[in-house]
Amino acid sequence: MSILQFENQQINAAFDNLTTTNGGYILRGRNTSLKLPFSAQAYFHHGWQSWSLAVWSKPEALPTPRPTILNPMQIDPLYAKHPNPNGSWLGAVEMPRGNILLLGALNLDSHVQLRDGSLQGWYEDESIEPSACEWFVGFGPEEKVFNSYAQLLGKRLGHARAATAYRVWCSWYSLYTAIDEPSLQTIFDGLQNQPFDVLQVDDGWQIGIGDWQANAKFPSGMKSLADRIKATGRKAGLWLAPLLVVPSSSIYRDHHDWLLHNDQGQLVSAGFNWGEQLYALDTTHPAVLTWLADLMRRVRAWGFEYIKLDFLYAGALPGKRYTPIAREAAYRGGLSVIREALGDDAYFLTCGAPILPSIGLCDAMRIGPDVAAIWESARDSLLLNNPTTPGLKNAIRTTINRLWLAPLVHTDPDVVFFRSDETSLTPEQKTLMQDLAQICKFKATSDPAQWLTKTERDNLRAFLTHQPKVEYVGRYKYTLDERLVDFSPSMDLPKHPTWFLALLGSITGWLGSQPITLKLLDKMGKNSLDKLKNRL
Ligand code: 9PG
Repeated sequence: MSILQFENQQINAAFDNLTTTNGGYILRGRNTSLKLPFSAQAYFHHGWQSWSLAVWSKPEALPTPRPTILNPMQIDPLYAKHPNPNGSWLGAVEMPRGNILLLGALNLDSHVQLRDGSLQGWYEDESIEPSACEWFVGFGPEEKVFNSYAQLLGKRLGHARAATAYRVWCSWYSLYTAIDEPSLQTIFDGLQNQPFDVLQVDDGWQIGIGDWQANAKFPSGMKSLADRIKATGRKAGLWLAPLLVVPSSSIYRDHHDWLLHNDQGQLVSAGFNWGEQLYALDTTHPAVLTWLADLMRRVRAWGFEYIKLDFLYAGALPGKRYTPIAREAAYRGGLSVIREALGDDAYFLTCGAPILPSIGLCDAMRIGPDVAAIWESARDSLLLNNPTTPGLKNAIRTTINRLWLAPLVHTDPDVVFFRSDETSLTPEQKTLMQDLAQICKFKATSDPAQWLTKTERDNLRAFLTHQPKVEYVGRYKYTLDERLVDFSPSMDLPKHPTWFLALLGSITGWLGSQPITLKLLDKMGKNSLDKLKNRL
């Protein structure tokens, strides 16, 4: 043990060697630990990918979210049942007098936990060079400490290339997969007088997950769709999930060896969605890299300039790879090939993305779970203990706790709502989300103008044109043009359920882990979506 000296505070630490840096110390060592001089009052849980929970809460392990079949797409599945408070790459504790102590990895494939009165960090993979096993330790006011950490990450991983974020209309949170050529045209026409920079086509245009060609709902093809968007004077945006494969896809049939397997030779689950089991591509396989680069060049050749790549965590799941390197390094290798093929002039948004491994290769990153036209699902929070499912509260909670990433990447909080139609959100809840988007400096909506009243259309225009003066007041508190906005009420987590709710939760969780239930829910969802199109 050696002593790290901070202003008014000494911390006992174990490591191989150390250097001082702006705002703290850089330690080296595959394993490191910091002895807490006081008992922690709160722990900063930092989830793995865009949708995983990030929050300050009690220094206790978080429950495993249910249903467990979805764990690979919502949390880092390797730590689903970890017994201690823990997080990906970094962890922090709150100390008396408002200071925090942060232990943050400066390299990938690393993890932090709070155990036996110490913050402990380790690098997961033996193949990582000991000299690359670096950590930042900072002590002091939260904003300052996180900022020093972000600066160091920027030096190692890089920054967004584009200067500022665009104002985006995204098709997902209105029509979902029910998009087709005529309905998108109607929506684009309706948006003529709104100052959007990008019109982005989300999930629903493709033949399938793995088959990235226009489906029967887009008979004129993808180039024609991009042309129509560009004809309105905006940039064309497109969604893809290039690292995922479903059993019904041609890749699954023709290139089984491209998929990520485990040590026993079975396919690694990447979750369940679209009524199907999800699998992942092995981004160290040379044929996969060629296929990914070709796909990205094709999308660019169609004319899309704003590219949202989703479900990217799939590339970093634990498994046995063609080239045996650490999983996040394998993902980052794949992402560099993607970035290179997209070209520097494309705007690249990552989503469902492992946070650190994506920094420096993308312009923007989704930093929280999906919004929805609801505040919170009682089933998901109370019965399933799941803070990652779609809803405004879950999105706000994690996004606010990831704003420290702003010096590195454009922070996408997901879309905001203006409509009073097709939503149960209150005006206050919608305003809170709009305020968050202004703080993030990333503005998007999915509302078709046809769903908005005259006042709501004016409000949307004002939101897109106005950039309020934002000031940080404290954790979860900001002023926007001198108006105080407090996000604290969105931070609480579901209480531990009492015996009846706990029992009901176990049953619901079990049911939700049956593929048949998920297939049924997918079918029901599709049926209700078709009605939405008639509302344009
Ligand atoms: C398209 C959507 C939108 C959205 C993305 C992502 O756990 N899940 O089943 C799950 C499904 C969808 C999802 C996130 C999680 O949303 O964040 O913006 O592009 O895909 O399918």
